[in-house]
Amino acid sequence: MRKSPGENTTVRRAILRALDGPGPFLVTGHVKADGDFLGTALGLARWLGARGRKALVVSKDGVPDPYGFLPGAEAVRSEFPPDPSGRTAVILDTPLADRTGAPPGYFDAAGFLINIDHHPDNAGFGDAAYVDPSASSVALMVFEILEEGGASIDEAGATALYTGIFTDTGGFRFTNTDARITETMDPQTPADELVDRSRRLARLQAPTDFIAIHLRHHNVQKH
Ligand SMILES: [Mn+2]
Repeated sequence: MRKSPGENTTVRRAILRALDGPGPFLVTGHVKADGDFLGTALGLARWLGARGRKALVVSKDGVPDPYGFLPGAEAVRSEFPPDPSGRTAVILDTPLADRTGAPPGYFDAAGFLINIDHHPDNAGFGDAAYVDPSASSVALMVFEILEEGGASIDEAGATALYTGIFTDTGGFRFTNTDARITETMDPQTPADELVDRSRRLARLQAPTDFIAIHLRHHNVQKH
């Protein structure tokens, strides 16, 4: 079983409560968008949308290749709405709000500000800051939060989250590929098998099929 400090449990619950609120939501992350930020943002937006919430994803640098395949990528905007008042804002994968490319102080007006990050230099900001440098990706952290809340994640949402987990581990080749990932993705799949499959992915370049294979967790629904 994963062990988490009590304070992390508390902040994860606070985040879940905020995500359970009416929104609308604004989900964003760092400039120079990567698979972890985009995969997490789109996975979270998908989950929120399935619950009838409005969720706008803003990526200052848009959706670079090869992430156009991510579900909801076409709806990502590169400009922030003029005023975040009343929105629940989620800033992913960065220790500094300004690294989103939003104007300085922009998020001060947000109704509620959530920061989820795994950078060790993150001192924590916003109304609920969940910072876990031991997590290999923010996508993994969000997957765990939703799982903890008993939330079901559809295949498209899980594909997006998986993409974050995949990219921040270098396709399961980096040394941050750990048991926490295999527990999350599929308790039956040992880490060395994931690594082996990632090598096949690199050859086949068939990410979506590959991704689907790994999303067999009980909270991931097939349809
Ligand atoms: Mn990351």
